[in-house]
Amino acid sequence: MHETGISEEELFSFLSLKKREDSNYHHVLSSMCTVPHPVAVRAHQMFIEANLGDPGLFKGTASIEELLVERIGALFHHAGAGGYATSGGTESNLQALRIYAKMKESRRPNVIVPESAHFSFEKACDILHLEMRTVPCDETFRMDTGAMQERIDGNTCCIVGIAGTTEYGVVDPIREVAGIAHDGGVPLHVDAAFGGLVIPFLKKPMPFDFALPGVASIAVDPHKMGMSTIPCGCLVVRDPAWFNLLNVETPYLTVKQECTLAGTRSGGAVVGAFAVLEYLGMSGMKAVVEGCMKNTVRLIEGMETLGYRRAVTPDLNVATFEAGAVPPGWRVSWTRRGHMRTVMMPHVHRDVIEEFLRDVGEMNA
Ligand code: 0PR
Repeated sequence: MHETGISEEELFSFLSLKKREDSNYHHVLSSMCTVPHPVAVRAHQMFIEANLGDPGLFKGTASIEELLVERIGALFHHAGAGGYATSGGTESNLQALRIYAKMKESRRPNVIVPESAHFSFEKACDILHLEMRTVPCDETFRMDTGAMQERIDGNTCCIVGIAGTTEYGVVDPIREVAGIAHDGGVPLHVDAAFGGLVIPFLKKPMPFDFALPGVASIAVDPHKMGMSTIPCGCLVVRDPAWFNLLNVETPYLTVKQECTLAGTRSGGAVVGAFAVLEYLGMSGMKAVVEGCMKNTVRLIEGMETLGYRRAVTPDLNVATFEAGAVPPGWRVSWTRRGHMRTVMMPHVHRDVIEEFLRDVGEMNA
């Protein structure tokens, strides 16, 4: 540290310099985060100091967290769902597995996870000492349910399905998986970190939520398609009492027990997430999702016209291609199988796609 502080002007000119090293999202096609909605920014600023880790001090913020969980529960066809706002998909997935590992009380518990799962499950299984049984996917990158069923045994504490895979934007056959889970008495956790705020707003939503009796819990991230500020994820579970399994005593707080992983938690981002859903409503979210889906179709069509085949027809706004190079200045990512991966987030407007297609075309000229 400096002995005496620097001037505000000097500080902020340094920060501006650093800010210029960041991507401004305009040419970012690789991210599942996006520019937050203006109402999220305003709401976050309003609640910037609120710490949900001590909810008795921030009763208003805590009640907004409850409202957020209520809205998401209702959206997922279970108004009585329990839940809380996490720091994102990683924490939601970890906490869900923590619940099921405790429920199972097996000495060698295992979790069944499709190979398409996000790497957060690897972290969760490592932390919780769970055996991770990986299930292959079919040629459309969706979980092979037959192979999944074969892996279930008496020590299986949870099955994981993905509603919107990170790499290919496809949804696992959740109805079928939920049926198998239900029949086998094994809870199904659905990772809808990305898809949870896309699928309900599609013209024809595929089944993935609590309407299916086998679905026990769902991870959904407002800080992805919910356009909230970062960090805001949400874990919702069928029975709120399951969180009691995670409770620890918190003697010196305003509440006496806590089931969350984090102690101190951002109230601002949670209020931001709620603000976007309230402000846009179903029709506003449908419009956002419709735009993202149209852009996905347009990018696939444009790339195929240029000679790049799609890797798969996605269910959601992720487009992947058999392509080896990307024009300079653009950020895309690459899947484990070597496909070019792009995500049509709300900041990827139609003109951005046309600009990208033009640059890809020129790169080939
Ligand atoms: N589950 C799924 C299906 C996800 O796609 C992700 C993250 C997670 C869980 C974990 O969520 P958190 O990162 O919120 O804990 N998916 C993106 C990914 O890994 C996250 C991301 C976002 C990566 C923006 C890069 C980026 O620029 O690709």
